[in-house]
Amino acid sequence: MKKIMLVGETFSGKSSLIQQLSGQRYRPNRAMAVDYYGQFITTPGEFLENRRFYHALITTSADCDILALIQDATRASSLFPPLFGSMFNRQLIGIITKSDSDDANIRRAQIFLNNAGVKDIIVTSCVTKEGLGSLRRLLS
Ligand SMILES: Nc1nc2c(ncn2[C@@H]2O[C@H](COP(=O)(O)OP(=O)(O)OP(=O)(O)O)[C@@H](O)[C@H]2O)c(=O)[nH]1
Ligand SMILES: [Mg+2]
Repeated sequence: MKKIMLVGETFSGKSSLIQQLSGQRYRPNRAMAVDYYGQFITTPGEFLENRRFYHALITTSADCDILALIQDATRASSLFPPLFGSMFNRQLIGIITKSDSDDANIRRAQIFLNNAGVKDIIVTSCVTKEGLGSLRRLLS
């Protein structure tokens, strides 16, 4: 079982993904600190929103096998700076969330993640369950 760390802005769907992938017992919560749950590590959106917390993300990433940058497909903006992913010496993937939403723009989200230095991207939805199988395979 590989450990995955989720980095994404507040409300991007990190907790919902963990709940889906871990078999529902996990209660989605507003992450206030780094949160460890089995093979999942989730980080507060604030760590991405304030650059002075980047060092905390880098230090925490030492505990994971895969680092996932989470981009909400409904958001018209992204907090990931160019080549953000290159700061981390870990396998890097991008996860696009909320693909089911009427407001989702997958192409836009892909561009945000590509700019952040991500090549492998999985499009997901906790509603239609799209992409969850691929994520499970990656983590097993
Ligand atoms: N339509 C849709 N909504 C989703 C999906 N995933 C999450 N949401 C909604 O998005 C909101 C935020 O989801 P969370 O999983 O709590 O997000 P988070 O990234 O953990 O948020 P913080 O812990 O506050 O940083 C909730 O209202 C979810 O119901 C999805 O796949 N589709
Ligand atoms: Mg959360």
